[in-house]
Amino acid sequence: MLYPVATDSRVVLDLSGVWNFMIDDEVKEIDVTKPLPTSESMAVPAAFNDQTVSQKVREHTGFVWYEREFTVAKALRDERLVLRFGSASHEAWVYINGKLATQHKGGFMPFEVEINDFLVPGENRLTVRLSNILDNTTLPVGNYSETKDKDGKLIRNVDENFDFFNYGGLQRPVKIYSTPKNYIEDIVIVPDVDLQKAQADVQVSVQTGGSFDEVRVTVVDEEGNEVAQTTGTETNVTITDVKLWQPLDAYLYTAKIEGVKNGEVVDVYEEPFGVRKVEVKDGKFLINGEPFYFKGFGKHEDTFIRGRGLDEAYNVHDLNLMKDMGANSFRTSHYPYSDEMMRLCDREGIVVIDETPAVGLMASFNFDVSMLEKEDFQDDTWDQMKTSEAHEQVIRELIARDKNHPSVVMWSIANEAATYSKGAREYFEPLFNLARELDPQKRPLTNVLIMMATPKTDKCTDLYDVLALNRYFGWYVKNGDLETAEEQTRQELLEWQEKYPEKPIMYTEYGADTVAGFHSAYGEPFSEEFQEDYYRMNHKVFDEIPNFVGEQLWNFADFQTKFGIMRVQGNKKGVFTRAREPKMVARHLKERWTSIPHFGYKK
Ligand code: GCB
Repeated sequence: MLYPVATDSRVVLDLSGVWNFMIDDEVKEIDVTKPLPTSESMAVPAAFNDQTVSQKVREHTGFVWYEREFTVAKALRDERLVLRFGSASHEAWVYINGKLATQHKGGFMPFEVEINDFLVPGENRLTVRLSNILDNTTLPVGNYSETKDKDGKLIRNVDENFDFFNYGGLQRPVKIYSTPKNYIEDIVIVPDVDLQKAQADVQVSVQTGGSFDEVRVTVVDEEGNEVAQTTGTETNVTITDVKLWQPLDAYLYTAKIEGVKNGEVVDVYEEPFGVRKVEVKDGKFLINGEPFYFKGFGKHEDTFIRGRGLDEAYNVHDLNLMKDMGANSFRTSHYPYSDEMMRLCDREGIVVIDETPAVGLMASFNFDVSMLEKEDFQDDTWDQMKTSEAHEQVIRELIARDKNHPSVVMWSIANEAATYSKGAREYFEPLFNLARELDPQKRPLTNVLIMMATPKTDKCTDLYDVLALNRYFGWYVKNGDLETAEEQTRQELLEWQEKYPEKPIMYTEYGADTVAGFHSAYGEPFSEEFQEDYYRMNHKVFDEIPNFVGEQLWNFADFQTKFGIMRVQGNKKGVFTRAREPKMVARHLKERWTSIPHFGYKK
C-alpha cells in the first residue's frame, strides 16, 4: 500500500484537527444519518484516553464515535478520491453522509476506501464508530468479559494480556488523497546488489488501476540526477556506482513512476528506496556483507496526552537521542509503528526490526513470575487462542505496507508467545511460511522469546533465522542478585549457541524498573545505581559470546501501562523518563555504544 504523497498528479488533504467525539454508552442506538448528539471535542491524531480529565473516558471499554465535516473542492471532484486512515484502534466502521463506506479490524495498520460515490457537493459528514475491545481473537490479545451494573447496564471489560496501556482512537493521520482515474496502485522494489561491483539490479513491479499505454520508471539519486530509466510494469533497472543504504549513513534513491496515456503523463508517484543487502550466515547478521551489531532499544509509541498518537517531534527527538548514544536500531515493540516513523527511519539510517501486534499469545500471562524459572512449564494457550486469522491478516498488511523500507531488516512475527507449549509449532509454521512467501525482499524472520522458551523447551526454533531473547535474569528472576544472574545469563547463551551455532543470537529485551531520582548506596533494585549495575553485568556476558549480535534493551523510555500492584504510573524500565530525561545509566550506554562499531564488533 502506498503512502499518500502530493505529486504533479495527486493532492493530499489532511483531516487532522479537532473532531467531535462521543462515548457510546449503548443506551440508545446512534442514528448515523444525523450529526452525533455531542459537544465533546477530541484532537486527531491522538488517543482519546488522556485528552479529557474524565476517568470514564480514560477507562472506557467498548465503542466511541468520532465525527467531522469536510469539503472537497470542485476542482478535485472528477478525480479518484481515497479516504485513508493511518490506523484506527482497534476496529472501525466508517460512514460518509450516513452510509457505511468501509470497515476495518486491527488497530495498527492503515486502510483506505474510494469515496467518490459517497460525496455530495459542499459539506460532507464523516462519522467513525470505533471499538477498543480486545479478546482472544484479536491482536493484541485481551481477556474480555461482560458484567452488568446494579441497574442492569452492560459493562464491558478488557484486561490487557500485555504490559502497555490499551490506548484507543484515531491515533494516526486521516487523509483524503486524489489520484487520476487511471492510477498507480502499488510499487514493489527489490534491489539486488553486487557488493564487489558496486552495482545494483533493481526489480520494480508496478500495479495499476485503470489503464496506461506505458509505465515509465526513472531512478533518481539524492542530488536529483537520473541514474536509470526503463518502461514496463515488471521491469529491472541497473544502478552502477551504487551508493548503499547503510546504518546511520542512509542513502535514498527515488523511483519515479509515471503512467502515460495518449502521450501524456497522467499519474506520477515517487517512492524512496535504499539499496542494501541483508543476510544471516554462520551465526552473523550481515548488512551489506558486513557483520552488523544491533545497539538500541525496544520502544513504544507512547507520549503524554497523545498516548500512542503520532507525534513527529517526539519521533525526531527519540531518534536523535538514540543517535547521540551511539545506538543504531530499535524494534517496533509490540505493534507496527506509523508510516511516518518508518519513513523517518529510512532517511535517518536507523535499523528496524518490524513487529506485528502479536503480543499476549500466552494463556498464563500475569505477574506471577515464578513460572519464568520452570523449565517444563506448559499451558493451554493454543487451545484458547483464536488469533490465527488476525495474525495472518496483519502479516499480509504489514508486509504490504512496509515491504520497500530499507530500514526494515527483519520481521518479528510475535512477542513472547507460548512457543514452549503444545500446539505452538502448528500455530506458527504456517505464519512463518506466509511471511517468507509474501516478503519480496526475503528478509530474515524472528519470534521474540520469553524466558520459558529455552533451548530445551522452545518448539519452533528451526523457524527462526535469528534467536531474539527477552531476558530478565536479576530482575524478574533472582531479583537483585546479579552474581547468580550473571551465571544464568552466561549459561543460557552458551547453550543456545552450542545448539544452534548457525543462528545469530540477540537480546531484544533486558531491563530493570528504575525510578528516576531514586538512589541507593547498596545498589538496591529500583535505584539508578542498580539499573547501571544490571546493564554492566549483562554487557560483560554479551561480550564473551561470539554469536551474540545485538543488544536492544527494555525500554527506551518509561511508558504507560494498565494499573496494578507491579506498576507505579506505568513501566519504569526506561533509560529515559517518559519526558525523555536521561537516567544515570544513559551515560554508561553512551560510553559503551559509541565505542562499539556498527560492523565487525564480533569477529
Ligand atoms: C516483557 C514484555 C514487555 C514488558 C516487559 C516488562 O517481557 O515483552 O512488553 O513490558 O517484559 O517490563 O515486564
